This record gives sequence, structure tokens and C-alpha cells, in this order.
Amino acid sequence: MRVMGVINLTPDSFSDGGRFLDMPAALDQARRLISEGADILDIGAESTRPGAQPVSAEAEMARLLPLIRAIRAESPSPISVDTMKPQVAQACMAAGADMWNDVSALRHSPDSLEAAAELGCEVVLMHMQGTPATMQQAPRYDDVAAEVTDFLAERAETAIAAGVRRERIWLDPGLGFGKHPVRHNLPLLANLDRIVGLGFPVLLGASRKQFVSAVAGPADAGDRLGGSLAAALAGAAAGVAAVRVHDVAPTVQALRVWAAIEAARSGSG
Ligand code: HH2
Repeated sequence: MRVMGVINLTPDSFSDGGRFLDMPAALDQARRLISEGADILDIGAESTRPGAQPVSAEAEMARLLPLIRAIRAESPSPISVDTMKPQVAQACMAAGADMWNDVSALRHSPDSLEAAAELGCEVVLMHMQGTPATMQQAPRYDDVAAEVTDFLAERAETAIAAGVRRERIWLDPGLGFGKHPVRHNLPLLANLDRIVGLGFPVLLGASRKQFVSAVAGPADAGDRLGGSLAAALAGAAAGVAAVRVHDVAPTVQALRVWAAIEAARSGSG
């Protein structure tokens, strides 16, 4: 199980907005996440929170490229870029990034599929109902686990048909993206094995999300660590390949203990 550490270069992210806007602070955070055991860094410059202001490709690149170059100059750690724009992904991969994390599952631009195929990098296809501006207004599903699983299977096949290599594809249920915190996120967490069963590595982003407060009582985004760890362990039990988290050190610790218990279980069986 891998741990992806989040760095948001945004003024308005729900979880850590504004904290890492300047380069030295962002580079320090990257170093810290690596030292805490992050296997991958996920860097984003456009918040996807409901109603967030869109950011131009130029502004995204102005925030992302210096940080990618600075990390690359001192560390071989894999870098993922959280962007929906193919031109931003292209510039970031040229600057040394390794992975394209696309919350639109290559649907945002008509050029996205071709760009992903040409780049040849790893690509995360995430489920989202609607767009960030409107997605939380009235999310609707008949069977959320089945619909998300079918969507991800379809997007993977579409990407492969467009030339993206199968072994480069990751899938992500997109917790919180057009989902009611309880009615939709919880069944997805309970049925992750279905998405894992599609045969692609699965990324799970539960960290600090609102369902934690909906289930366990009001808490600011920064005070949702316990619930975020519970969700990460549910992901581990279901066989996800990586968790996307803000709190790397506690997540690494929780996953190591969980893995040790699992190893003892198989050792004693
Ligand atoms: N969640 C967020 C952003 N990007 N990418 C993937 N693949 N999966 C996720 O669950 C996911 C994601 C939202 O979290 P955060 O980056 O902290 O907030 P914001 O979008 O406000 O920047």
C-alpha cells in the first residue's frame, strides 16, 4: 500500500488552502511529506471544492512548475499533478512529474485522452458526478457503488482505446465529488472491492473529507484525522493500491500496524 501526500498550491482548498502558496513553504512541505514516508507527492494548483474559482492554465503552471523543478532537483520521489487541463499535465511531465491525477477522468478537454496517450505517464481516472461548481447541489444515484464502478470501467476502456497503456491506469471512486457525504460515500467505502476487482490499481482520497464530520460529529477539516485513518484502513482491507492523504506520518503508522496484524494473521493460519 502506497501513501500519496497532498500539497495544495491553492488559496482556497478546503483542507489546507493558502498554507503552501509560496514556494519555500511548499518545498518545505514536500520535504516533510517525503521524510514522513510519502511514496508519491500529489501537487495541485486548482481547488476542486464545491464552488471554487476556476484557475487559468497559465496560473496553474506558474504555481506548479517551479515546485516540480525544485523537488526534482533534490529527490527522485514520484510526483503526481492534480489537474484537469492537458496542457498543464504536458508542461508538468516535461518539468519532471510522473503521474497525471485527473479528477475529470480525461473528460474535461477534448484533447485529454490523446494527451494522456502521448505522455505515456501514469494517469488517475477519478469518478465525479457533475462539475466542481455544481456537484454537491443534488447528487443522485440509484446504486452508487454499481454506477461508479461501471463509470470507471468505461473510462478505463475508453482511455485504452485512445492509446493509454493499460498498466498506466489508476482508478479512484472520487469520494466527495458529486456524492452525499453519508448516503453515497459510505456505500462506496463499503464496496471498494468491486472497483479493486476491475484489475487496476485503485487510489482512495478520503483524507479530511466532510463525511468524517457527518458520521462522527462536527470537526474542522484539520481535526478529521481519526476518521481519515479509519477510511484509509478500510481501503487497505479492500486492497486499494494507494491512499491520498494530508497527514502522512499518522497514516504511514496506521497502515504499518494494520499490515503487521495482517501478516500475523496469515502467519498463524
Ligand atoms: N480529492 C481532492 C482533490 N483531488 N484527486 C483524487 N484522485 N482523488 C481525490 O479524492 C481527490 C483528488 C480534494 O481534496 P483537496 O485536494 O484536499 O482539496 P481541494 O480540491 O479543495 O484542493
